[in-house]
Amino acid sequence: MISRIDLRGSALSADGGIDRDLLPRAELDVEAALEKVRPICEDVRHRGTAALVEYAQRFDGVTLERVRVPREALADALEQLDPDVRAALEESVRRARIVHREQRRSDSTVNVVPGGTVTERWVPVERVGLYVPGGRAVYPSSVVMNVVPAQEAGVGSLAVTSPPQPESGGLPHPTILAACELLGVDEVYAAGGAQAVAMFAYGTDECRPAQLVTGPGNIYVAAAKRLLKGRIGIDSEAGPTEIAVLADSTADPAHVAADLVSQAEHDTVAAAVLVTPSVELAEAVEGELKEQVARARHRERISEALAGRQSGIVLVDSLEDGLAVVNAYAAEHLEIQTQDAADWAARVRNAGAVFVGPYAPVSLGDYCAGSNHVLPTGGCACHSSGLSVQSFLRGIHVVDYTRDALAEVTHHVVALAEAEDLPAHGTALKARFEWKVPQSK
Ligand code: HSO
Ligand code: ZN
Repeated sequence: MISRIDLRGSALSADGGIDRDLLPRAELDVEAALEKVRPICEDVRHRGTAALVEYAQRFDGVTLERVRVPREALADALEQLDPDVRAALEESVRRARIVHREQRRSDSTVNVVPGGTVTERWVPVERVGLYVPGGRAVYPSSVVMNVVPAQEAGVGSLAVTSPPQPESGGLPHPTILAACELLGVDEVYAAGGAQAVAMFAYGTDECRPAQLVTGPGNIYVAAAKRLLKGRIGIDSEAGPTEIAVLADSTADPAHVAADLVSQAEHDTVAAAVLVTPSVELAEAVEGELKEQVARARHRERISEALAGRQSGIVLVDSLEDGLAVVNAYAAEHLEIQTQDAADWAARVRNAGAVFVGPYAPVSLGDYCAGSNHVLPTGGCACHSSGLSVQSFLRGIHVVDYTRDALAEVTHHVVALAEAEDLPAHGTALKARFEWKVPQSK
């Protein structure tokens, strides 16, 4: 079962500096997977569809002729979708649109000096490839979380790829296809793993290359993203799901346990971490976990995730120390189940998303809060954000200066250029004022 990590009495430094090695976390060895995916990506680069068809056979056990999913298959999938699931997806889309529409930044022009302006123009990436996992993890909700911000950003061309499933006759999972149809995405491919990322990076006779590839995947997808980054932009190398809960004795142990179990359900390497100063709560949550896991449909997977070294109950001396711990941990999802939860939440510096109080469980955010569920994992929340409209936009500075405005600053540019031993930089400005205009005859 879940282990305890006792940090009570240990000197957490005043600035909250904590040795991250003390905290539970799995190592994900993306580097090791790089060598495996390199030849696959090269093969797709050179042989295109033929290579994808071969890998579909080898890795997914399906025989394909083409990789692009026919339009009729998308329409059929939506028609056959369970009406309750369809209604839920529609609500998820509606809420996500409300939030993501607000994220769209408008262009801004700043008058730096009289006659000198800099405009920041936000321009959507032209073409985006979205990776949606298949296999054990079939997440139509992830289609929503990737497609909605891309659409709200104004991305013109959007393609989705997901691994082909033998049970679906070589197509991606039908709920994935239905979600694509619901969102108006008609370009869908039956390709998974590193080869799918390579398809977007290099293009094939069926699929134009994309500039940006987003979406979570397994370690091979993460490795391909790392390998091809630069040629394509990527969102992040999403790792296994994580939940951290900062809780005090006012928290309901049944709710805390249920939320830990909810994310442990994703994967045997998913992380579930409770941070609390209350030994009573820790004990009660341990008891609840035992009962709840025994009742859970995926109890084996959940038990393994909870027992793993990436999960644990961290005991601290105070909520203040607990806050330092969760800030050092930088969880993908952080729940605050304490008295005055909003006040503690306001002091969180590092987390992919924060869930405040007893009625904001992570599962709400996974599906229907309106927030995005593609979030930084593995501690990356200390430097990165989750997927948003911003992920699909580029800011372009447009510089516009008049002759007078340029003249006024020339001596500064010349001085800096000289200091960097780049005199031609200065000359480029002086040429406009000092050089004689050749007389035309
Ligand atoms: N918790 C996952 C997202 C997800 N949950 C999809 C259910 N479906 C990572 O944020
Ligand atoms: Zn989840």
